[in-house]
Amino acid sequence: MQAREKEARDQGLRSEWRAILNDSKGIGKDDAMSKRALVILGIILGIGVLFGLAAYWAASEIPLIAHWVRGGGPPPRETNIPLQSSPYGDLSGIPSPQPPTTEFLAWSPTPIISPSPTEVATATPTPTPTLPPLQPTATPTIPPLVGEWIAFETERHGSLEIYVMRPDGSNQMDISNNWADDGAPAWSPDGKRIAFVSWRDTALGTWHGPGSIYIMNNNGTNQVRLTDGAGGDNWPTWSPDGARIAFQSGRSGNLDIWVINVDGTGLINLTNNPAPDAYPDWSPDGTRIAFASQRDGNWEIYLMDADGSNPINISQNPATDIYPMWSPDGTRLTFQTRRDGNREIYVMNADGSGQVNLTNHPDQDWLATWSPDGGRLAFYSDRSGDKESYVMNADGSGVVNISQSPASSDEFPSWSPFISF
Ligand SMILES: [Ca+2]
Ligand SMILES: [Ca+2]
Ligand SMILES: [Ca+2]
Ligand SMILES: [Ca+2]
Repeated sequence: MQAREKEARDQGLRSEWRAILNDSKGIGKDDAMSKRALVILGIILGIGVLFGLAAYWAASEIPLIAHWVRGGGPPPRETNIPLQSSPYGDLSGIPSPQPPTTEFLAWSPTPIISPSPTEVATATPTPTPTLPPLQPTATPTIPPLVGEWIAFETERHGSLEIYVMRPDGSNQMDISNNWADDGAPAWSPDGKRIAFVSWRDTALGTWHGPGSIYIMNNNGTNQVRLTDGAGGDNWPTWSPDGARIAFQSGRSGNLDIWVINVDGTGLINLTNNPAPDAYPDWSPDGTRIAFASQRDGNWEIYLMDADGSNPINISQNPATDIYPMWSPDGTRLTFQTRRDGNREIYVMNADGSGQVNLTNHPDQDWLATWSPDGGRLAFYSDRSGDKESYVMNADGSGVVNISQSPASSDEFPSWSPFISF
């Protein structure tokens, strides 16, 4: 019975399936059957489209899905491309560039900024600068001096400098031209060189420290140190043959007169006296040296032989007498004395006789040097209110202010011999 029912049901289905097939082949004649078949076909096609879309999605996302499955987290982004993919090859072994350190910035504080292409394109061409004419450094600005000159010291540029000028005060020129104090100029016998004292080897460069003796050409070139300045060297004077220079120095423990060859050899203490000895001036004939000393209790003018022997007091006055200067013919000396209550220039014969006041002025008058012909004297005085260098006749008449620099002290005028080349 059950088998009969099942067969009957199967026969029903088979007949219905044949009807569907016949309908799909156009065999069926039943419209209801055709509509049902179309619906079934539509369902089958829709399912197929859905499967197709699912297959496409799965194919495109397989790497991402695999990454997630391996526990790698979110898939890598474009900016995290490994260095191996660099167009320059494998850069994995090259350290990454580091930002500039503070030290580097300190070493190069000004950043170098490259001009933008726009700036380069719009830059105005710079005209070629016109170079000043070359100044050959070997050529001195001042030519060698000839004729008669007066060297003096002045601080008009701050430090003391050696200046030169004509005896009428014209052509004033700085020839020492050095940051430190320079003073006490002394002409060589031929006038081609000048010895002087300089403090350029001291820390402060001022005359309060120990100075050294220097020699330079009379236009300021070739400045050469002669002494080491031990104890303070000052007040140089040349021997008439130009081979030696006498000067004062405290290197023995007190002021003495020393002599040295111009090549720096043969340093000798000429006075060797415990009292102060200073301000030497070599006689024109070379046989004697005048100087001042306190060995008799006050400053006096002395003469000694050029080897230091036979010192003799020729001023013989209880007041201060210093700064002896020989006349060119060696018969007289000027000196400064305070015997009349203020500083005055006196002249006397070489034996100390005939002491005469040349200045006779209530203001201060310092040392006096002689013109080559012995007819005039250069000296300095503060009678105009500041220290100026003056010229007067050898008898004290005809005083003329020649330095004419009210803002500075212009002192120690040293009259040259007549200079010829
Ligand atoms: Ca100077
Ligand atoms: Ca002494
Ligand atoms: Ca005296
Ligand atoms: Ca005076």
